[in-house]
Amino acid sequence: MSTIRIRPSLGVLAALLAIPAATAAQAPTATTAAPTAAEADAFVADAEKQLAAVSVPNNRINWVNATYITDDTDALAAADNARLTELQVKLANEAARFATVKSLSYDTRRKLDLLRGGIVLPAADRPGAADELAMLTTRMASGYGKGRGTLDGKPINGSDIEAAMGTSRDPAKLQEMWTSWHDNVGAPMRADYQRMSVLANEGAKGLGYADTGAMWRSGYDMPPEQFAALTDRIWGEVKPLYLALHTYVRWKLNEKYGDAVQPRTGPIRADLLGNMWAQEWGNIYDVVAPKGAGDLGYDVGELLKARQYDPVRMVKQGEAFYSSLGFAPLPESFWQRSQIVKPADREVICHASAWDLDNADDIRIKMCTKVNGDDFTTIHHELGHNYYQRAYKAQPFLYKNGANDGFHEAIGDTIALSITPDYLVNIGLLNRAQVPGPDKDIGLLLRQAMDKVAFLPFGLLIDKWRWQVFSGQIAPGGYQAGWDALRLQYQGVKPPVARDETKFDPGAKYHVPAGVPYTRYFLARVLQFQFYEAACRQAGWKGPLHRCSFYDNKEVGRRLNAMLAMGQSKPWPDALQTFTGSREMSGKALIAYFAPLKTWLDQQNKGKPQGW
Ligand code: X8Z
Ligand code: ZN
Repeated sequence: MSTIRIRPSLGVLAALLAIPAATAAQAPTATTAAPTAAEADAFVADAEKQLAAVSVPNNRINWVNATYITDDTDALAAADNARLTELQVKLANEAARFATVKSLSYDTRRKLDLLRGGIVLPAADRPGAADELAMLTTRMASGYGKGRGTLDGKPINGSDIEAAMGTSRDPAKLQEMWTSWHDNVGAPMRADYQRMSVLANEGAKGLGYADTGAMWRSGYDMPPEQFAALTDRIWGEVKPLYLALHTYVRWKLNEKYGDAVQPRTGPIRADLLGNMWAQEWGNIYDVVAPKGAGDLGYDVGELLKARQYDPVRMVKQGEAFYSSLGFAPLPESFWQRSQIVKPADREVICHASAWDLDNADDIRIKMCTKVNGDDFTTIHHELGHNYYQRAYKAQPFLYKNGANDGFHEAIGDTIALSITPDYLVNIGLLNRAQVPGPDKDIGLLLRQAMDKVAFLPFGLLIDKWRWQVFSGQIAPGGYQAGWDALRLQYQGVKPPVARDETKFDPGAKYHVPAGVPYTRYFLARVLQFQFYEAACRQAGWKGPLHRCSFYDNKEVGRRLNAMLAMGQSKPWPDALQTFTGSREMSGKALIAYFAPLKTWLDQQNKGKPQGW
């Protein structure tokens, strides 16, 4: 089973401790005597055995489907995912039978809870439900993979259009790419998404949850309402920094494009930010760079090109970082079986992912790598998943997962924060003389903030939208309006052209058709700064935080591995404490990292309109 749930039905492992009150009432009435703790132990052991056995062929089927999309591989994947979902639902229902058993061991209790809460898109326990759900999710995910936009009227695939959104500065071309992608990829999924939500909700209710969103929010070792409040609290911590960045960037875009393209007030036009979804803005750093202090003198993508890096060498360079921390090299099979570049002759899902095919050593990445800075970062991100998977391979099946899903997303990003100018010198990408001096600190921080800070409201709102869809607060007739409202409220961005309810812009973002929950990336955005701050402290770093690279530090590697090896065996605060000493997820480390930039932005923004 690939523990990062690439396919919705692979969701055995999500996580949860709190069983909703409704559960006990809905548990099947025992026809025999109440089960014993020993029976619960035996049930869990058998469930783990069954799931481990079916997960391996299921992973292989999904791998082949994602790397070779045809009607046949779609049909095979849908059928196998349906069988897996049926097994998961059956085990989840049986697990509920043991919920009231007294004196369960810690592990049996935890594993029963994981069995119950860990299905991402559950199907109802009735014939045909799992098949219909799997058919819909496969059709949406593959439809996304095969999607095309246009540029200059000609078709352009997903990975090419993503790269072109990063480099083009022509508002007409940006608008064409943005609109064609959203119209061609998103809109056709609308009906399937609606039906999928009905089916998944039916499944979630059958398992005792209010709806699918409540089930997702239950995977964090705390009651679902408390988790929603935690994400809002973290957003509150980082929001002033986001607002300051938004104010500054809007001003710069107005300077570059003029009032007709980007007015001085109101939301930012979403296609001007260097990314199809306006989720990370680093690609337009050149547009916002402050004079003098903003010229960093290098761009990672250009350095890679200048040194003739190819995608495989980029991955090797990523591996070398982990090796420097003391992690064993990737297995030979990784190099033989990964998809590192886009195959020329077939449809694939280009959106990057990391896989663990056999719950042990057959780890791989699937990317359509281009030689640019974004993909260099993404390589470190994906490898973080693979090293996590390998670190917890000795755990029992139900614990082979991140402490929570945000941890899984944060590890590789933590490593990538160490790609500092000094590190680039270390690996021969940058000459010592090119290292930007302290006068460039603001530029370096702004470059990072364009990716890291800009992402925060986006990371939150994707699931705000889905939570509201699952709860019925956003009705099918308001899918698009609800999406636009959240984009405006949280990000302060607006589409370049008017949208209506024939559109379905959420479907143009991979994780929505693929059924991958997104709050994990919001959590990861703050967690990675907590991990990075802790690693730099362990390394004895004394300078400005953003200049710290813990490359080659075996002690940091040893301590990181200790957290990773725990998998999901303990509540996430225990794992967090193991590495950072703290039990709280919070935005404080991120705020500390960017503190000098915040001061600078506040000076720049004096007298400028803020908000939208
Ligand atoms: O989907 C991803 C990874 C795969 S787990 C490439 N990310 C999010 C996205 O692309 O939207 C990483 C950052 C956010
Ligand atoms: Zn990831």
